[in-house]
Amino acid sequence: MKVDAVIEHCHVATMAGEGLGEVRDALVALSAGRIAWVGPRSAAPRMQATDGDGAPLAYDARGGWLTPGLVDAHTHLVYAGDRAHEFEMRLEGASYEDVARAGGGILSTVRATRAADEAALAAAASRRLERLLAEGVTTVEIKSGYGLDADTELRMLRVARTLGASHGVRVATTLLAAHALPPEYAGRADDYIDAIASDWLPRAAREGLADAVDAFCERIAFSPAQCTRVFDAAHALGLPVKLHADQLTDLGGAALAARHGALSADHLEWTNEDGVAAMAAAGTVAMLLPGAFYFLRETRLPPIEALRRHRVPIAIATDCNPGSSPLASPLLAMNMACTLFRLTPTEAIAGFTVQAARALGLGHELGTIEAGRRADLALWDVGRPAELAYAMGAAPLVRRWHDGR
Ligand code: DI6
Ligand code: FE
Repeated sequence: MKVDAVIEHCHVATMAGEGLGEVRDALVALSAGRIAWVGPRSAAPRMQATDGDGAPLAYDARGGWLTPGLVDAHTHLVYAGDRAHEFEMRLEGASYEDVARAGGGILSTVRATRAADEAALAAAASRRLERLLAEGVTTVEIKSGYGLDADTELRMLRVARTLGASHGVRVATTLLAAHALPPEYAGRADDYIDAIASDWLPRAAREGLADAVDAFCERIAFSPAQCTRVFDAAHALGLPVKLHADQLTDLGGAALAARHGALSADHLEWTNEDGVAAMAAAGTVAMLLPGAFYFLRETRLPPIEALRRHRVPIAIATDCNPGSSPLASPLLAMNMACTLFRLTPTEAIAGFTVQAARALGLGHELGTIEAGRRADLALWDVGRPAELAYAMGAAPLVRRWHDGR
């Protein structure tokens, strides 16, 4: 078999099928940016270098564990400024909603982001992205939503796209213009939704800047009817949708997302059983965000048991954002998913690989180690995969491959 490189002396968590899909004493062969072969070393065919008759480039993994590269499928990585002051306000008793109503919250990040040019936004986002890469991320979803005007929303998406090329990572972009109502549209939320649906969304689509469309369905943000209009406009342009659903209150967001065939419904603390059943029927992934749950000191847990019972795929992400989840650590998010939501370490690893890839509509390309998939891999210095979710601040990544490099 002709291949570019082989990784040997490793154990593999393929994440294909149920559980970890463990292969001990494995060999993984890479060719043209894809996985060419994976299995027990003892069963491997003879490997020859693609460019000759000799042996292919070999990488000695020294007994480490190989997993699919991590997929952080819900982030707000591109923004300017910080919100440490609001953290202090909340410690003095203000709630997240109090801060938002007082003109802080999302709108304070909007002011800083509008004032930042592409270079400044890219520099700020790079620092956060480097933290993700240091923990094995090979694909990251990045949302707009701190511009709330056409120019800044599109600028955020453009910056997100450039980060992919500059950092050797796959970037999936999401237009989240329906994140908050900007001051210039105060009292005119429906006009704002009109602008998004009739103008901004088509522009983003025309310029190839948005891989998906998201909205924040919440009393402090947009109503189910308004989110529906955004979804209809997205579908008219052939763009998939997802939703910030039932994070702070139950507005039936999960069921709304499912009705529109959403890739994922995200947060879900207040989702009821009907919403879970609707997601199961629609194939909508449950995207849990333990960093926001932790940072906002929420107490209402997402309906984990119902999600399991209805066999809804569960993904996890950092939700990296300045207001509710200033978290740039996928491994800590896994740990929080286990400690706070009682996921198993295997569910947490699946949540950051195979299920996260599905949440981006990329399950056929990413998220498992199988022949034919993209060679996006992470090698860890751990004795068993559960250590990834167990330890906090451990820095176990040895090396990552993105498209086989
Ligand atoms: N839900 C969240 O948790 C973030 N956005 C959203 O829709 C919060 C974003 C922020 O506070 O800046
Ligand atoms: Fe979010």
